Amino acid sequence: MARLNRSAPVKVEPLIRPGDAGAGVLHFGLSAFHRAHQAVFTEDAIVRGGGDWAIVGVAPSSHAVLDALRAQEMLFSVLTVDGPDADARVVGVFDSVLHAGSEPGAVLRRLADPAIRVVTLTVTEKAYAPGSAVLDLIVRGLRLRETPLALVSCDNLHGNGSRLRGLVGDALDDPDIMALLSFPGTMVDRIVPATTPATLDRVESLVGARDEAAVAAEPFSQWVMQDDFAGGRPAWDLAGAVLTADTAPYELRKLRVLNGVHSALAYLGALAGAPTVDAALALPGCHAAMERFIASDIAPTLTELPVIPYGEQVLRRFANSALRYRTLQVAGDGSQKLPQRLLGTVADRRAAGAVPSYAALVLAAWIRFVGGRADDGTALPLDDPLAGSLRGASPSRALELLSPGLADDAPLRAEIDRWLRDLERHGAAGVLAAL
Ligand code: CS2
Repeated sequence: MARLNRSAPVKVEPLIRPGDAGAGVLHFGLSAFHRAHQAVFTEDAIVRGGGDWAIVGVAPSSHAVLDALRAQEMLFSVLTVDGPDADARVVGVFDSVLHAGSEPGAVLRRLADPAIRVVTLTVTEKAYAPGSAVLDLIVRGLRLRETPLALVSCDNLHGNGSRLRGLVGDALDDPDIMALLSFPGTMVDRIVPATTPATLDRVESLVGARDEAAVAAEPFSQWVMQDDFAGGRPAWDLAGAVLTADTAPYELRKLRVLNGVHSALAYLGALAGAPTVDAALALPGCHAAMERFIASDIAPTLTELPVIPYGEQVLRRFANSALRYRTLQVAGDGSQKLPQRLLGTVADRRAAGAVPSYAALVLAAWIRFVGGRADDGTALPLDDPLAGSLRGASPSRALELLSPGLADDAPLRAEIDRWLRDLERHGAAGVLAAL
């Protein structure tokens, strides 16, 4: 089978081709999520609204996706999967790709380039810390900047825009350059599991060419953003993005409901031996437990947007059996993710005098997960920047690593300890079945 590229005969033609539009967006992080989310929105925006907004993609460390895109002359496919149905699209929105580690000069030139008016980032939670390599590189490039630019965090962090503004502002320490920059907040949402060999085979049969950069995703896709783009933006609104003055209510609801329940399913599922999120949700008692987690613990903390129908929709999305999102993938980086998606719920409920029992169960499941053994004794991998300290840590120490002071909240602690004993005795599947 021929490799996908601009001259390969394909069954699915791209809507635009690399080179049709000039580069206008510089993106950091070539993850599957970026390719199925912002890349698709941006291509649709160019198709509907025009403009030189093609994407220059920067790979922070890995070469794999970058090499595949170069071999394919920047083309890749997005496979939308919904139960037994699948539909492929070839995307041509990438102008070029760069490798941060080996081509830093070219990345710096792009950061200074006036044609680039938007920088987007999907670099995961752990990169939002002083001293992170990717933020350091961005700050070095911004020192050369002379024209307006928006920097857009597309990571699952509460207040991602202001968080990025704070980190960049402190590192730059240059009010004149800061005056050129804006940091719109965004909420991004599409479930995009890691690509598997099965994804590549399915794409091959639908597209008619071999694509090593293909990604599979659910049909649902949402992007809510603050309309604060210092240098203009693609017509993302014409592509379905929601522009709003305040993204915080959307962001909080998505983080606490979607990502919070995703992590709950990841830890409980991994302990119970469920390989995927849909398998975890299908464990006896699990669906009802997640509904109660949303209704009793999360919904009272979110007052601005409807929560229950949103939660039902999220559970339907998680049940999509074609996604096969691995519980171990979602379980990774828990020390970085849980403060964003779970601890806000806990703090708000504690401030209201309540003990969020389901959230405590998720914390107990996480503590047991970092202990390294599933309920049947199988070893569980720990992919986390704090893995060294978390492995072998006592429950108190693990909670302290998650958030200082968390272990000292006696009523919460009692609830977590109760769940830890239950998990020890009955396993996650037993606990869920008995709820
Ligand atoms: C997931 C997210 O891996 C994870 O931590 O919870 O990647 C999730 O799939 C996306 O945020 C959905 O928009």
